[in-house]
Amino acid sequence: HDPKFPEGFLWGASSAAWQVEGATDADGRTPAIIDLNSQTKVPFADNSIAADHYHHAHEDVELMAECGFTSYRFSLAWPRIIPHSDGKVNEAGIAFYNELIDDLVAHNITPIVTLYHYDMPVWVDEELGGWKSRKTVDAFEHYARVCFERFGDRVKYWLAINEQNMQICYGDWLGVDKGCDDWFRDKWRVNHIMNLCHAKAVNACHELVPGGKIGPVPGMVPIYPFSSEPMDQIAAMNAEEFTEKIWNDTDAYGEYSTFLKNYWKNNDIDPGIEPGDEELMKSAKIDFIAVNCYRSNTARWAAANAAAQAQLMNKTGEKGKLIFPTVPGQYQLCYNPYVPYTDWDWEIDPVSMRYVMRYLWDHYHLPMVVTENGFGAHEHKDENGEVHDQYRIDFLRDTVYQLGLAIEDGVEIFGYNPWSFTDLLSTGNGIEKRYGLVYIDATDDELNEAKAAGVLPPMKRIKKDSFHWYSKLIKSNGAE
Ligand code: BGP
Repeated sequence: HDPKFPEGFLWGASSAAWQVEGATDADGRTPAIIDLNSQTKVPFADNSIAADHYHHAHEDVELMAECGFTSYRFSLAWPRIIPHSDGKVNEAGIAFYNELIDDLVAHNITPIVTLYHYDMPVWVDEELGGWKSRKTVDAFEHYARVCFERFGDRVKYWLAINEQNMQICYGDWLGVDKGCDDWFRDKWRVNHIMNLCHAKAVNACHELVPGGKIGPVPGMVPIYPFSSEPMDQIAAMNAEEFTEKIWNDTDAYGEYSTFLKNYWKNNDIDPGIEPGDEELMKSAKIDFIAVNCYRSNTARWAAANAAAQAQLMNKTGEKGKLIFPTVPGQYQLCYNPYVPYTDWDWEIDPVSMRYVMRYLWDHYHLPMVVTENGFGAHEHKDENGEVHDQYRIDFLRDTVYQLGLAIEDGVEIFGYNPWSFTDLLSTGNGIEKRYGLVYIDATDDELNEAKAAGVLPPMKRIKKDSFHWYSKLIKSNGAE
């Protein structure tokens, strides 16, 4: 049978400013830490052109409307809106987003807007001390208030910080650990600063946006125990706690769990909590949870004397290059013999969506919206200039089916926004790792050459097979 989706369910797709916009020095935008981070991922292209959405925004919205979208989740670039430490608003940056939002609204596409998706301005890092500094909380609050004041008349769904849990767990991957020399301890201070930023944003949204709703965006990966061996079960609980539950609990309850406080005590960690912080966190009540879910993980027990291993990402897209992490005395992640893997060693597991939805609903009883899910692949045009991505259709269809089952199970879910609409820059593999329903006709080499020559390529948009499939799915409200 086909599970039913509620009337008015939001069907769309997702992106992030630094991965889709390009135009990193246009109209007053200043550099972001993630620009510099993306430049280290050679030979892949950096984010200076990305999908050049900055110059193709109208065309992209037209394509979304053609597909039948009723929502679009994207992020605002902090360094476009507040480019300098004087805090002055850059009207050219505001104008770009005003046009985009107006365009979406004119096409009946509900904007779902992330305030922060990894693009901290360099000035915040250099002049305020970045994520290590409490001064950043005021700067972030100022930025958030400007966004709510300028866009809150049309944007009602807001997301505060994208995947805070993943930023803290994998600090080196996104450059969040910049300037920290003892990440094991420092990450909890960074995490605390982010929580204060989150809390300020939640309260400011409720104060400034009439009817506004705001939530966190955890990166959710269910953790399955490798076997029914009892210690594998404990390992799965440990992995779940340290990669996501700690953050889910803080977001939902506005306080640190006894589990986390105990961990800090046992490890002699000072997260830098000052008087008033806990009251602030407690006062910030989220309205929903935005869920990013692509995959599952599997955990087995790791003895206290096991060798520690940090997770090493697959940086090439050649299968088998991922090194799973081992945390002695807690868990190690490992391959799951029951699921296939992508070329980047990500589990292809549509059931993970149902699991995550059930899990979050059971724990927190908050409405949810999917803000990321997708299939990263190497892709090329065929001789007719078409892109056939049946594997993506299969994955999205199976995932939507599982999402429908979660709704039948009784979970409140109001939208599905897979990553991504067009191809865009991946966190580690330029445009080589593609997720889009729409193909961007440029390779990393071409983007690198274009950057060196200072000439923008045409960046033609080509609808993939998945675009046509998704359009039918939306028209049938999920029954396709
Ligand atoms: C999520 C991030 C996105 C995105 C996606 C795919 O965790 O929120 O920014 O990039 O993962 O990851 P990747 O680009 O590494 O394949």
